[in-house]
Amino acid sequence: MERTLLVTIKFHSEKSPWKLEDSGEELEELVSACGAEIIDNISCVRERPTANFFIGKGKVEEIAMLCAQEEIDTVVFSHDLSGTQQRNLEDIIGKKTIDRTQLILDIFSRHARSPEGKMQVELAQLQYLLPRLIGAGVILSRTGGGIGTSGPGEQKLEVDRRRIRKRLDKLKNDIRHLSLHRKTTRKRRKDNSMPVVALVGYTNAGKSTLINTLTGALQVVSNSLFTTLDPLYKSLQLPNGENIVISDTVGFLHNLPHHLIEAFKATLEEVIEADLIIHVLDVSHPRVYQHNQAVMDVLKEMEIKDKPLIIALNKIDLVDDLSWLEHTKNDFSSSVLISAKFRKNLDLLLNLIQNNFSGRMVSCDLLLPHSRMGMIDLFYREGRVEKIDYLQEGIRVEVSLPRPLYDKVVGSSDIKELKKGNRTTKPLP
Ligand SMILES: Nc1nc2c(ncn2[C@@H]2O[C@H](COP(=O)(O)OP(=O)(O)OP(=O)(O)O)[C@@H](O)[C@H]2O)c(=O)[nH]1
Ligand SMILES: [Mg+2]
Repeated sequence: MERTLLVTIKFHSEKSPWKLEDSGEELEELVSACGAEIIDNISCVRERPTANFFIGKGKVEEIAMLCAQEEIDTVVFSHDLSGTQQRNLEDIIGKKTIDRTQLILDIFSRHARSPEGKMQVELAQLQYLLPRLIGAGVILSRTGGGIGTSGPGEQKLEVDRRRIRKRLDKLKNDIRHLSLHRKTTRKRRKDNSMPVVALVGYTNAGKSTLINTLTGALQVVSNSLFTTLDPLYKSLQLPNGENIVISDTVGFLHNLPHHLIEAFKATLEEVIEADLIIHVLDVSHPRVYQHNQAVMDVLKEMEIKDKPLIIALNKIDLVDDLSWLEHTKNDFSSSVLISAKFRKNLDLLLNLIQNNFSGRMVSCDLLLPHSRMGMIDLFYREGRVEKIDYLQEGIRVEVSLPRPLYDKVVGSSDIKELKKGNRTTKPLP
């Protein structure tokens, strides 16, 4: 197991709500997610970063000594370093030195399973690497590598920048194609008028657990960061019988490297186009408010605003103080306290989702010719069939349909509406 020394830094010049201890803890979580052994986590408070070594030279020498004493393999910084700073630090410390972005890229590369996920991670890794290849003396086989990995592959790193650029272009192109394919699928879903709900949230908040309990999906759940990289969609029936699509996707983190957000844009497009967002927040986490802010920041960066949002305050089973839970709930509008793992209050969550779409459903009484039998299947799939009679003159159905489908159906010349469809499904109390 790789022996790591962590260096957590706080600059006074930085206007971040994150305290030194919080950043330190988060760094430990990230390093643990890479399966490395943490030997020590030293902290350092300074006014502002320096161009040469990022922190003071004296501190760097102290780190070098500690590394020699403790037989450290890798030093991990809580911030991002420039290529020059990284080289200067490695020169003095004499050990592999990586920054926060490299660490996160490393976790992503460990968890990428699908071809698309792998491409997105490689894209982000190469974009990170490219500006660091300028100038002489770069140890190519090492740059870009995180804990226990060698970055985008030694072979690839032996090629020159031009070839890396070419590879970048190809990756971007391939990802664009996949994105187009997704767009087609999304359009099909939209045409079928199924509303789409996207689960978002800080990594490890319990998004995959929630989609599993709600839909019986088999998403991998693990107490580690960034377990899910590939999006997943499942259909879900609401208490009123209406069907919606629910999607799980990659988790967020505070200061998520910009390259990663860019590379994962195709995946995150699902969130951009959703009709409703459910923000899963781990209410048992000591940094729940910071997590909330981090997620809001990423949504803002993705230019998502004015979308209806429900906050699912998850893992209430881990909190004993009920008054604190209520207090926290009051801090978040449109929120509900749940436990995805122990199926607590999921009915309340479903009702909130349902209320969001209420008014979308129209109840109607229709007479279809027998030749339109196929439509009944569609009604069962997307609406709620209340009564069905097979008569001589046709099929009579009392059904609640999503409004776009209702408009399409009553627009057909061979379908008769017996009673005007204006009764909307009532929201649940
Ligand atoms: N006690 C408790 N644990 C939960 C609950 N929901 C999820 N967990 C645990 O939290 C951990 C993370 O759950 P996931 O569902 O993988 O979280 P995620 O948000 O999908 O995480 P990433 O995909 O890594 O971003 C797992 O160990 C789950 O068992 C809950 O309601 N209560
Ligand atoms: Mg997940």
